[in-house]
Order: sequence, then structure tokens, then C-alpha cells
Amino acid sequence: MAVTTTRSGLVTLAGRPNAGKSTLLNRLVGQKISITSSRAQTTRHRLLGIKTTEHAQIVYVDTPGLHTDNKGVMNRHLNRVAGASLHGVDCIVLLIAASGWTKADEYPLQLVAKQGVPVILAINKLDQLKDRAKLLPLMEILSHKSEFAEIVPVSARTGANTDDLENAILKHLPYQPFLYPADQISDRGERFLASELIREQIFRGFQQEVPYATAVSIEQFRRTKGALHVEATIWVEKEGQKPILIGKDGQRLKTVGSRARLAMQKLFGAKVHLHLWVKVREGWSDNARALRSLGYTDEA
Ligand SMILES: Nc1nc2c(ncn2[C@@H]2O[C@H](COP(=O)(O)OP(=O)(O)OP(=O)(O)O)[C@@H](O)[C@H]2O)c(=O)[nH]1
Ligand SMILES: [Mg+2]
Repeated sequence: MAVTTTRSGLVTLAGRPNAGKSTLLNRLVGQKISITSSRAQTTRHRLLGIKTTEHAQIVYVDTPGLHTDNKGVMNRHLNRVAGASLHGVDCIVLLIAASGWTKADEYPLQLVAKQGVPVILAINKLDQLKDRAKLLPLMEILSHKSEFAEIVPVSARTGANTDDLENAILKHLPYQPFLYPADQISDRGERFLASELIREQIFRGFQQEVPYATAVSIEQFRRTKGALHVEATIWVEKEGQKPILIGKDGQRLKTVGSRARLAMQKLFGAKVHLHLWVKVREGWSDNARALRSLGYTDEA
């Protein structure tokens, strides 16, 4: 019987909101697939980022941040999706920030530790650690928190040590054929990615409750010769949020549109025409049926 010489497997990136999971996924895959922002709970879906080399294929699973606040339908949805993404994988990378262990890291640790798969602890945001002398004592303290397979300090932002992390992960993947075609980088299609790039600009550009009151649906996604035509609706929860999002003379919406359009052009490698509408769907984020119709299903 032929011996399989390729390694391949699923690796979930888990951790509290804002730890840098999506930034790390993009860095490890070498493509911007997952949206990121300085706000907690940017990621709302499970998303695969696939890294294939000659001898290995690592299928990274990005997840919403795990948190203990289960108030509201959206919070419960986020925790359910993140929790389900821990099952049936070959390895879990638990992310924390180099600024140190926090109370918010306890719940993700509890959950990942009971999955029965190797857990690698990634200490992210290494670039923010002013005093490098603090790293070794921190690693020593963290090594007593759980039976980690390895502890690897990284910076998803600069890419520092991410090769070491990849090598640590590879050791835990089984020898088996690739799970996905070698040229596939995600399980998500262009429509989904387009809607996320719009949502990303709202998370980056607005304060307080507006990002959390926002969902995006794609109404049209057409390719013609040389261009992509995208029409999307930005849903908000209250009438009063509409003028905030649109801004004086439509300026703020225009900024969202032009930034999202540029990001789409980069990702899709084509000229993009983007049209945005803002509409109200009262209280959608606390309504299970509305969530499902906006694409927040329990995919796992
Ligand atoms: N300085 C620094 N910032 C980072 C690093 N990695 C991520 N960040 C920043 O941390 C913030 C959160 O990053 P995300 O990748 O969106 O975090 P996440 O864990 O996916 O967050 P959720 O999706 O909300 O759970 C963003 O502002 C990132 O730019 C890093 O290595 N260094
Ligand atoms: Mg994220």
C-alpha cells in the first residue's frame, strides 16, 4: 500500500474576543480572508482559511470570540458557533495577548482544555510587549495553566514567529491526503467575502452601538467583462441609526463604500462597482428568525 507523505488537518483558532484570531488567520494563510477590527466580536461566522504547501495542508478555522455574556440572541449565536468549531479538529490554537492573562481568557481555556486534542497556546501581540524580559516569566506562569502542547509567542501583525507556530501545528496533523483542492483558500464564496468587507468598514469606522446593530446582505453580485457589480443592503436596528451611518450629505456611507470597494478589488483582482443602501429591520440582532434570514445560521 502506498504511504501518504502529506500532512493535512483542521486547526481551530480560539480565544476571547479581540485576541487577534482573524488577523492571525490572515497572516498564516497569507491572504486577507477574515475581517478584523479593534472592536470585540468582529467575527460572527465560522470561516476556513486554507494554507497549502507541497507537503502539507493546514485548514485553519476562524471563530467568533468565546465569552461568558450570553445575553441576547446574537451573543448566544456567537458562542454556539465558536464552541461547535472546537469539535472534530486535529489541534486547537488558543490565543491570548502578550499583555498578560486576563479573566476573559479563563472561559476559552476551560472549553478548549476539555476537547481531548493538543492545545497550542499562542501569545499574540508580541510587538506590543515593551519589555521583552517579561516574556519568559509570563510563559512560565502560563505553562501552569494547562497541559499545553507548546507555547509560542507571535505577532499576527508583524508576522514574527508565525513560522514557529506553523511548525508547531504541523507536528499534530495526521499523515493523510489534502482535505481541499490545493488552490482553494477558503470555504466561503465571493458574495460572503464581499458582505464581510462592507461590515468591516462599519466596525472600523463607527463608535458605540452602530457596528453591533449592523448586518449586511448582498442583493446583486454580477460579473461582467472586466468588472464586478455588487449591490448590498446595510441593515440597522433603529430608524435613528440610519442618519448616523449615512452621515451629512451621505459622506460617511460614501467612505464605507469606497474603502470596501478597494478591499474587494484587492481580494477579487477585478474592478468593482459597489452600491449600498441602508434599511431598518427593527431589533434584528435579538430575533432568532431575523438572524437566520441574514445568514447567521449555526454552520459548523
Ligand atoms: N499590535 C498588535 N495588534 C494586533 C495583533 N494581532 C491583532 N491585533 C489587533 O487586535 C485587534 C483585534 O484583532 P482581530 O484579529 O479582529 O481579533 P479577533 O480575535 O479575531 O476578534 P473577534 O473576531 O472580535 O473575536 C485588531 O485591532 C488587530 O489589528 C498583533 O500581533 N499586534
Ligand atoms: Mg475575528
